Amino acid sequence: MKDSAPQTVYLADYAAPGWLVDSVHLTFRLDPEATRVVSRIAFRPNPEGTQDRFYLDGENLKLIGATIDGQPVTPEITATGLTCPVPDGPFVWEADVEIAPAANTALDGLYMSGGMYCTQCEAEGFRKITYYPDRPDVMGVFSVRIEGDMPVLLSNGNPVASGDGWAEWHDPWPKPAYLFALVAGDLVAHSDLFTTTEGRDVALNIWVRPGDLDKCAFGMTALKASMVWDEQVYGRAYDLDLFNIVAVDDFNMGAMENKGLNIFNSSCVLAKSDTSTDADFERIEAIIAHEYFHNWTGNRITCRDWFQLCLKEGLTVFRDQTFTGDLRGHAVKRIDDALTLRARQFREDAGPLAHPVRPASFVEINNFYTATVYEKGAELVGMLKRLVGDDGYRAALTLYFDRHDGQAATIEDWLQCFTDATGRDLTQFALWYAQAGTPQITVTDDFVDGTYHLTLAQMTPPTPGQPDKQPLHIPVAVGLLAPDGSEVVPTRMLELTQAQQTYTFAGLAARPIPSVLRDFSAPVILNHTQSAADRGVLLAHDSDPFNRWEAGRILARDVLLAAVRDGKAPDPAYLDGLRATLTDDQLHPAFRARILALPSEQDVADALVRAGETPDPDRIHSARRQVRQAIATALDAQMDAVFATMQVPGPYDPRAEDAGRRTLGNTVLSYLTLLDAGHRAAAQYEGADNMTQQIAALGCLLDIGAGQQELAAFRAQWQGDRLVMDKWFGLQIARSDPAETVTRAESLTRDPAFDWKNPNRFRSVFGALAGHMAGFHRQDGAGYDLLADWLIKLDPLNPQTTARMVTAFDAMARYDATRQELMRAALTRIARTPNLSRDTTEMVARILG
Ligand code: 0A1
Ligand code: ZN
Repeated sequence: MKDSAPQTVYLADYAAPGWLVDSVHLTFRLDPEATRVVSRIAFRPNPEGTQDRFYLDGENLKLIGATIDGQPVTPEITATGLTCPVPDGPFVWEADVEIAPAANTALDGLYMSGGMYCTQCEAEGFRKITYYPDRPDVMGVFSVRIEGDMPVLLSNGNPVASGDGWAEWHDPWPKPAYLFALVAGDLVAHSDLFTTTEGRDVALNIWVRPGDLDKCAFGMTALKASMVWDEQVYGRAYDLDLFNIVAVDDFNMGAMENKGLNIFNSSCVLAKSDTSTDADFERIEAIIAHEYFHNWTGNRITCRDWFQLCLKEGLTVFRDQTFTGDLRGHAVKRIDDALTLRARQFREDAGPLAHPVRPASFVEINNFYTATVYEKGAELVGMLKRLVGDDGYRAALTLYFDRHDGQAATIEDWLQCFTDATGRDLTQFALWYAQAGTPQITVTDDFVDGTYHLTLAQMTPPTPGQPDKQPLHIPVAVGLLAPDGSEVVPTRMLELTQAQQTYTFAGLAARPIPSVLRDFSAPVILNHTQSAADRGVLLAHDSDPFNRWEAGRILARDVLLAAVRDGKAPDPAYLDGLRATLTDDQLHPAFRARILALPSEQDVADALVRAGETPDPDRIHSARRQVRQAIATALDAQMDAVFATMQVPGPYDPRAEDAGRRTLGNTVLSYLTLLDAGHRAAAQYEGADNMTQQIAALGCLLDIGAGQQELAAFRAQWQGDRLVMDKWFGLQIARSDPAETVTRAESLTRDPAFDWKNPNRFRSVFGALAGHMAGFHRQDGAGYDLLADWLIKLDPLNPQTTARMVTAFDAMARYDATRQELMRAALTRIARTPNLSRDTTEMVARILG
């Protein structure tokens, strides 16, 4: 067996598969150490194929034997696959391989989690199960037989037959191998039924370990809501008689859309009021919807190759965002999505890991399941919808489903549907998929004789490998307010296509206050100098809720910047604006909570970097605390009143309205705790009958250096619950004083409950460490060293999770020379680790540049 060095794969090198698959029969004889996988695959030459050598992917497989049309063959085997001479026409390939699921700690392919067998095949895990053309443009009809000593044996599609220790499954829909799934274990189901608009009766199951059965009801409700929504909004009904979801404890990502057999990280499906927060409920609902929506956008229409990943992910995220907005309110959802985009995707775009929504090359595809592909990908769908309008979008999507159902499609196919359905030329828009970096739009204006000129100038900064950028086609939603806050020009969708454009608004009585980029109409950064007074008017009156929030956000950011730069206390006018919002009962509590929550330390650092300054994490941390203290002091009485009115009586309900009230209550609690030595928080902790209230109170106490007793009580109460214990680990790091963050994380790694091989537990500690800006960037580099030590330890077991967590170092270049040096040293130490995985090697190399 010869080893091959990691290769870069290029979009430009795409070649159609030489052979297609008609049918696949798989037999699994399950055994932890030696599972046998017997495959029988009917191949036929692809008339459009451009490969002339028969090649099957395969990794870490022990080939016991292979035949072609029944005749034994001896393939030439490498570390990544095999080749073999084949007949001219169609033929049947059979192989018998042995794999060891218990030894599979990478959680990719067939592996074991808590005694159950499960699979993860996206992106390239199927090749760790058997030899196969493991690429999404090869789609086959799968039949599966599972033999194993487990009460529940599941695979994709519909059940065919079963008996003691075996089960057979058939999936009638041709699919790529990445959607294959198998689960075997001692599981119980929470079951329900759903009848589609087409009259199909679908059995629904959420499969869990016996102790988790009381955490399934919410997920089931979310699943049914998703099924209804996709029928009503996209006209898409479910297409099998069975839909299974399985919860597993060891999973690298959130969840996976395997056809008819979705597999979920248990943290993304199990929910119950005393163990899950409002945020958990909302996230679980969205992820269940996301995976379900993939049945049409991902499974029925899949991707031609992995460069097209955003075709399914951007669209499916856009769909799940719309779903959540429909269920829970669009304004707050848009704010939350913009916050996530800025925190994760803008950060990615601004650093060494920047890449286009459709990358042009990769070494390890698992490294490209990124905020750019997912969240920016969703923004591109949103912009298309803005450009063609609601009716145009509906027509384009209908055409897309009609034209490409059953196919493996590309971004070109997708855009062509918009052009054909609406007549719009999207040639320039297509650049969004190829050009990395966050565009910046600079806004200037003038007002002469009743005519207002608004000038927008766009610029996208260079990113790795893309020094020169072209102007993009950007929808910029703009409205104009009169000085008294009334709207004089309602929202108009300006289309910015050139480097600079001026738009004219005539017949105005007075100089208007512009509200630019309403509803965050494009994923861009706005450079717009506006007076605090104008922002105050927008905060109080803008008819666009997003920009109302945004105005408050920018005022808050400027207050924080002044505190960081000059130790300045908040401007009284800002405090007045905040007070008015806090006490405005016309506004939704959730919306008020968003306005009251200050920009994060990370946001402040971003703003400093954009102003050409070097952020000092300690200084930002203490300045933000000082501003919070000043706000608490100034708004004490109003906050006290709001806190009282936001208490939600009666039994816990995760619905948005109650959750919004709790969010506002807990936001003001976090301020009030700064003044009352934790009295209210301690009382709330004591009386809490749900996790939202319990953990919010605990967080407030930890914030002021109290809460150690509650932390111990929390542990005693929840030590039997893995998901709640993840919160226990994470919270005390996230809410620690920066001087103690690293030592806290370090001591938690010595806790007997720190099961570092479980990705959720590992992330609960190290995700929290990396997310604590001032704690992680401790000046002596102890945070970097601790993380590097553990990533080096995790890499041989789980390359995917290691590579994802290395991104904690991606903002290296923005810090001072000392910190940069220390980060570089930590990364270099990781890079020099013998036998470092391909995943981590690629990420470290990209960060080091
Ligand atoms: N397609 C899934 C995400 C996913 C991707 C890769 C995985 O393993 C490497 C697992 C899940 C989704 O978008 O939900
Ligand atoms: Zn997805």
